[in-house]
Amino acid sequence: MSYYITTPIYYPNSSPHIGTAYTTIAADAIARLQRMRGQEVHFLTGTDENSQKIIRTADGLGINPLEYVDGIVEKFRGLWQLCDVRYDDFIRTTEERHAAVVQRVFQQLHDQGDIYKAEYEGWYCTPCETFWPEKKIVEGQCPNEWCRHEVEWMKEESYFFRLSKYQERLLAHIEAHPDFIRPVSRRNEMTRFISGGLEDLCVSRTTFQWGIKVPFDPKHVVYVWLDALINYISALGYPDGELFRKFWPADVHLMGKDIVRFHAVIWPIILLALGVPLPRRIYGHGWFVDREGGKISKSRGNVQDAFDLLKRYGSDAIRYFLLREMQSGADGTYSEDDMVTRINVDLANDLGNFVSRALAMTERYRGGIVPAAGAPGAREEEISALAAEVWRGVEMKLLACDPAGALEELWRFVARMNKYVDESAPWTLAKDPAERENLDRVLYTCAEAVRVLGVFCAPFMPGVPERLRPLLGGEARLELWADGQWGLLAPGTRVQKGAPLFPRIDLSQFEAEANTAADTAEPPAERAGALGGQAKEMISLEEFAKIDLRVARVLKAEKVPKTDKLLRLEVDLAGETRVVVSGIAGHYEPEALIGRKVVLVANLQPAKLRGIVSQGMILAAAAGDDLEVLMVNAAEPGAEVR
Ligand code: ME8
Repeated sequence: MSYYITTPIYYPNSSPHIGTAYTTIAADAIARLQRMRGQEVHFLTGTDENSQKIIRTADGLGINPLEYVDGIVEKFRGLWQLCDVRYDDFIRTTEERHAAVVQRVFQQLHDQGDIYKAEYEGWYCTPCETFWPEKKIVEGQCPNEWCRHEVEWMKEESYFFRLSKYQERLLAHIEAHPDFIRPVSRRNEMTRFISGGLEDLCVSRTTFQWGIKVPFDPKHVVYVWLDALINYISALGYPDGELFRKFWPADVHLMGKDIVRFHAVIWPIILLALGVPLPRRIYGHGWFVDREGGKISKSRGNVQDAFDLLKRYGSDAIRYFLLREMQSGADGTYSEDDMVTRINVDLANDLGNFVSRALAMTERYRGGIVPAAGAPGAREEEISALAAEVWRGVEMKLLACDPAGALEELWRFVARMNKYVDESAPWTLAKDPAERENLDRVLYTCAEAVRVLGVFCAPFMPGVPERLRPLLGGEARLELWADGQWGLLAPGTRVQKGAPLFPRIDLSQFEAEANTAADTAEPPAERAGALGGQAKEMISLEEFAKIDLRVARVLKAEKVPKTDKLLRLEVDLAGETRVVVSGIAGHYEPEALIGRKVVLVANLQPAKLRGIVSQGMILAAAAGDDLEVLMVNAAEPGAEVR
């Protein structure tokens, strides 16, 4: 089966940013999923170069427009490569293959009477490349609330496209195809807009020469939107190219909500007039906005350099954040702080931590060799069924252009696996030779879940299966969607824990706070041990009440390199993750603490120990030469200890 997905072709008047990256990465995730499902995919992106704003920018810089766009186009291609975007074709509207099709279409529409010559008089917004009727203009400004640039008065001879003639046919198509415009809110908006009455559209300009010439009247250049929309078929070699025959109609045109109107009105009417089938779906996602709710856009000056972000966090983490943060139909908020939190909580803790726990246990208890699963118990039956269910959910949501919903679904499985490790307590099973088979079953289930997660993550974070492959012995099946089926990991596979999949990112402000504390501070739990039976001075109830003691669940525990006594713990405090350095390495195996609930002094000033910022202290009691960490059973993380 063939599958054709497109992104908008972007204006190369400035470098790509997080917003443009979102659409492209979302389309890439869908394309990857479809390839994994064995579909023959054509994924198209590109640049929209014949716009008036390109000439203005280039003129401002005193360079030739093509020279200018060549440089920016390279940036787009470079960014997509860094983001692991695997498109099949990149179209530039300055290419001859595109111009030829635009001229052909213009000629045909003119020949059949759908394009006619008249005089245009009205307003034009260059940043939006949109004609506006007088009644829409407020105080000389573009009515788009995200633009509000000054509009310009235009009076020139123009060609017009008879949109009005196709209004009823378009409405009938929308009515008959509920999936044509998605999500539903945009569909309703478009139905209202079209029912309000379509005016014929001005489709040529004469006041500048940059663009594709009208073939029979070369003092006119084709209006940039008519030109741009045609890219979706020119790239396929319309009308008789092999790709066109194979891939048209498009399965999805993905875009932001700002340009749904052009795609839901002008584009289908061009196609109706040409007698070409309409695309199956036009999907308009929300915008990334800043914390004040302003659209992330170059003109607002609130964009962060996408290349810098990629360098700092890597493609998988950026892809994950963008795809996870834009809820279906709504806007997503972008801030670097939010991104770091997501990376730390979802990727470093939930996913990364499960992977390292799973593989470390096999290393520790079975010398790195995955044992045979044995007969599944009730929990394992439930887990394999959940994997299949999650897998169907991921597929359904992603194909419906809802990557955030798909990732939410996927994380149900991640959460279940973390809970499974806690419930089955392999460190306890390991102590009892009679539990050997039970331990084998748990270890297999965990290692297999790592493999399955590698498959599930692939469309969203293509680097994850790549990085898991060597940890799973190099031979594990991680490529096709069918590889997500439960039970394909061969017993006997040699696994290794390796480096963390997603290292935790420490927010710089912690560093700043921590610099006030000495780097040589004594490890807290050691102090507890050294106190012996010595009494301390009395304190009042009020003084005691200042100490915020809380239950915290250990998510991760590892030895601090080059020390004998220190463990670095990551603990969950009702959704917040803290790093705590504790002097208990001589008394506890790190693994034995994972999942246990300990008592944390939560309002202790951060202190830096061996370069690690410790955000609290866990309580331990001296038991002779030993130390016993205080643990609770029923209380949940975040609960007060009084
Ligand atoms: O409109 N959040 O190009 P463009 C999410 N050339 N997506 C965003 C975004 C944000 N803050 N900012 C931009 C054009 N986008 C035309 C398209 S297609 C035939 C012609 C994404 O460079 C989103 O997909 O202004 C939006 O629709 C697109 O970039 C606009 O890109």
